[in-house]
Amino acid sequence: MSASKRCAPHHSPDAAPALNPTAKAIPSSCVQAIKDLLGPQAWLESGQDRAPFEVDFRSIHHGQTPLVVLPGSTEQVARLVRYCAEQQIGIVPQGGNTSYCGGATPRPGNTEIVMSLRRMSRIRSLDALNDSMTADAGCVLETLQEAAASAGRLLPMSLGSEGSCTLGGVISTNAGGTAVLRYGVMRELVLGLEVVLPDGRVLDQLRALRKDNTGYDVKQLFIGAEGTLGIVTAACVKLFPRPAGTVTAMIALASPAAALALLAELKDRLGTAVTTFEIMPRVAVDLVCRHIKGTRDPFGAAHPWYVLAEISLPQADSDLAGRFESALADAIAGGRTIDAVSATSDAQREALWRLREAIPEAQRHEGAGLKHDISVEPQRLPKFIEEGGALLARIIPDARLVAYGHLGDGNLHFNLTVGGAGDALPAASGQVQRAVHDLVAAYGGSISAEHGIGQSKVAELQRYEDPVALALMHSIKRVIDPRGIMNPGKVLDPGQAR
Ligand code: 2HG
Ligand code: ZN
Repeated sequence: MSASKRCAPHHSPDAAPALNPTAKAIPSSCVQAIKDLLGPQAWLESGQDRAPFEVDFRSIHHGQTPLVVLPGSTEQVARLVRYCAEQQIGIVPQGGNTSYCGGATPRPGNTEIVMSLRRMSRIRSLDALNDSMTADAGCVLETLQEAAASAGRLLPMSLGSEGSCTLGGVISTNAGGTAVLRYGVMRELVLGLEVVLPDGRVLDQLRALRKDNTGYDVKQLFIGAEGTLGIVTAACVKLFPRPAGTVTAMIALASPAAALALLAELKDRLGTAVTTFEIMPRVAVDLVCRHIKGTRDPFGAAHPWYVLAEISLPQADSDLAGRFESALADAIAGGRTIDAVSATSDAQREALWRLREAIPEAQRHEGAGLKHDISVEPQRLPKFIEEGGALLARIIPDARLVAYGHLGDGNLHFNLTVGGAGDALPAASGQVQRAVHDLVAAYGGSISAEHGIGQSKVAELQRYEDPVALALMHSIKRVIDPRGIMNPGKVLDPGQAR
């Protein structure tokens, strides 16, 4: 018996497809039908089991789902989606649940099922000659990095949550991270995709082709779509030669402008070997050293700004460290850079990285704060930091600006910390966000550089996006997901669809 025969339609099948399905709780008959369709062990229903899937990892967004489904194959995903399309049941795809914007959290009201891809975790193939790897969407990023490394290759996508985020998640959010300067964002690393469309059809573009000019590149639509157009079930990603040598240094600088000048100098002297260039203000290093066990400032004195820079080359270059160090020595001698320390062991390298990667955790320990994930063209960042800092100081005089991140690609986490309970924050947060995002717009930048829109920035996208682009986004959504079942309420506001 087909599942749909066992359940009265959740929405009338004769009714015109609704982009914004009326938010009714999913009836228990439909929940039962989904369980029957999947078979045992492929769903979680008890309150305790569902709980971790109903909240984002920062505990900001709380939702409800009557059922978490854990399909084990693309075929099962397709069957499930077909059923949900018939019944107009919303589906929230979830990978490692590390979204910063509530992109993988269901809305309240038990109107959506959560689909976790974590059981789909098979590496389907790895082709070292073509530098490509094909894997299921539920594979954890770190597992894929390790598989590439065992084959003498590099999967360069690297970010703080790599131990828990999944391939489907980093593709659906077009993740960035710390090696974008050299290797690009996730979109640039995808060769092929397999996607289950909102009507249950499977888009099979799982090819490892470097060249393919056959019409529109439709797979691009699903990269960065945050699960609103379909469910990424597998992908083929680019690999690279494993670096033969890597040198990591922490550099002390007077200002963001000095950091940018150093980046230009390093690029001139070392070319594409410059892989990572992350900026941190003094306050960030202080927070990390105060809150994160085992960390310490590698310099004898305090400095206003720091850069964590990494240089790597695929071919053996016995003098890579020497060339990097003499570039730094020249910058120091010329007064363009204050000081620098390079890691001489893996342990030292890890310690330097810890100072950078633990900033979000240290900010959490410090107390209340606000995050803005913004980008502007790198050469405009110094002025942006100055103007933005002055704006924030006027709105919340007690706040400390913790602006850090991926200077090399223009993406800053323009965060602020007030410490303690942050009494001033709730009242001022809207004003702060508006001021920061207005400034970003004035600088021709982006209000979401790498974290996506999710549910927390839907109104911001609506406000700041080019109206023509926004109208196109709504049209695309309407064509691909006319019933609006895919991750409802994320990225686009269905109420604004025209
Ligand atoms: C990072 O670069 C992450 O560390 C998190 O993107 C940024 O917590 C943040 O604001
Ligand atoms: Zn980041």
